[in-house]
Amino acid sequence: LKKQHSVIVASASSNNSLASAHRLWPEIDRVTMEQMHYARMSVEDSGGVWQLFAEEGEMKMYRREEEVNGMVIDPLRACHVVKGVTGHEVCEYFFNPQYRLEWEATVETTTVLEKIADDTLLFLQVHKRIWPASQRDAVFWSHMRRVPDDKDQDGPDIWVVVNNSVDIPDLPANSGKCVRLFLTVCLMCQTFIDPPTNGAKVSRNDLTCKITYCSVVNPGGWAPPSVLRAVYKREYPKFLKRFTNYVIDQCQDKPILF
Ligand code: 6CM
Repeated sequence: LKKQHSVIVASASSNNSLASAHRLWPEIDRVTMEQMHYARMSVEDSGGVWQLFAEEGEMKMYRREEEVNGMVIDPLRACHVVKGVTGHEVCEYFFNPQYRLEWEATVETTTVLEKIADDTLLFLQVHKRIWPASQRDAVFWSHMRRVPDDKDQDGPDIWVVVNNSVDIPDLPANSGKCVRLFLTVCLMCQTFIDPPTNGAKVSRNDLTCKITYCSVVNPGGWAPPSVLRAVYKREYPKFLKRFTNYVIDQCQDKPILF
């Protein structure tokens, strides 16, 4: 793991995002590297800390029950394998706000507060209210990045999107009707290509995308733990199925974005 990490860090230093001149860049770069490192740890190597709570076909979802001052902050980890799309495509649909409300069932509004660069945006999102808790909002940066796969030098790159809450003085938390929640989310995708025979062009039938999704959400203010855990148990599998089916659907008649 140490070796993997150092290789990823080395590739990060050559990242040439236009966001690198921004005041938030040191944090964006650091959190992105940390999240990738964390996403690449396998469930099996994590000493049995993960409880499987949902499984359907190739999709597996795990959580760790954690509370801080009576607030549920259960880390979540999911793995999925989907056919017919690339990691770049999956990340593009997750990152790009123009598609968000078509697959995001928990969000009421999504606003881009600042375009830091083509691959880095600052968002304000208002979530749908879940009774009996107060409505939640979130302010976070979102960064998409391509990283060479150090385990397979000739293989396709890894694509990742990291979303992470940030404090913005102009939008203080808990000043309106919403309670501010805090999130750290990482979507990491690896593409595998079955080489077509007879020199044929790669088609969507030759593509397999391995997805790892990790999330930690602090509800920011008290919310009934049993309701929150029930919401997560219902909503996370729904999200990952709905989102991946949406991407497959959107991509099927389009040229492949490697
Ligand atoms: O990662 C997901 N979506 C991203 C783009 O929108 C983004 C958002 C993550 C927030 C996840 C928090 C959901 C919490 C819902 C409201 C909580 C209310 C608390 C009161 C309950 C009693 O990174 C997909 C997120 C899928 C979430 C199920």
